Amino acid sequence: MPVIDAVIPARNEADTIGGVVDAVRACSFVREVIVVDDGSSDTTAELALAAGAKVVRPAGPLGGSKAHAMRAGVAASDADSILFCDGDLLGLTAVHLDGICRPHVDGEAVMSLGTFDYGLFNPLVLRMPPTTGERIVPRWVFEAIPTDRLDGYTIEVMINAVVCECRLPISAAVMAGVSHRTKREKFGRVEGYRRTWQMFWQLVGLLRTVRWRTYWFFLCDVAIQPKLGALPPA
Ligand SMILES: Nc1nc2c(ncn2[C@@H]2O[C@H](COP(=O)(O)OP(=O)(O)OP(=O)(O)O)[C@@H](O)[C@H]2O)c(=O)[nH]1
Ligand SMILES: [Mg+2]
Repeated sequence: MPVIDAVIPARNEADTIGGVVDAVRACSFVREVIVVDDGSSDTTAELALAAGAKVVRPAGPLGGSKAHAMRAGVAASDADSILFCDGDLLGLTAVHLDGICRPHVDGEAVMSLGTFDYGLFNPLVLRMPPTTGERIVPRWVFEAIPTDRLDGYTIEVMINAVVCECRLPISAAVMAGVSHRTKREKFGRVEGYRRTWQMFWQLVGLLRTVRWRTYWFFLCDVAIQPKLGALPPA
């Protein structure tokens, strides 16, 4: 069984980080929870520590984006596999995380991920190129991403590229009841929309470099799992 550490990039997530760390620590497969906090001006680091996480605070050129925070977290771990998880999640439980890890631990999926619940759109969302922050991969997958491709919010697509181009098995499932604080909620309407557009354009910029066949490989290699954490029918 692979040794698994969790890496949570978090900047100014004091409202949610405690609950996220609690859920990840309760995951049956996780050894250590590493929160990477670069530049928070709130109590994210203190709350993460109090909840039992190890807190990494990268300095200098490493800081500055989600991708770089994730890299600092991986560098602080010697685990075989890394469970990535955003720090702004609401409604996350160990049931969701156990369900994400299970196909990886059982050897059925090299990359296993969970998406938010979009109701009727789930069948479509599960077949889109995944950009979710909740996923487990072997550490070599992350380390295979060239340093110059570690860039902000495009990191998830870079992980997809390594896994899909190697034609490795993927598992995807919806996480019932999980959502997150949106950028509008964190930064207000104007700044929230500005940051969302910024993120969107980072992703659109990838269309110039990412191969279309990578998406085809994803569609061929993904196994859709039952919803995680859903209540059984009454
Ligand atoms: N340490 C660190 N964490 C970051 C940085 N940028 C984003 N994060 C964290 O990465 C996680 C995901 O970032 P979000 O901004 O919520 O991105 P998202 O959920 O993909 O985007 P939205 O749908 O717009 O909310 C959150 O826990 C953020 O706090 C950063 O520069 N440093
Ligand atoms: Mg978010």
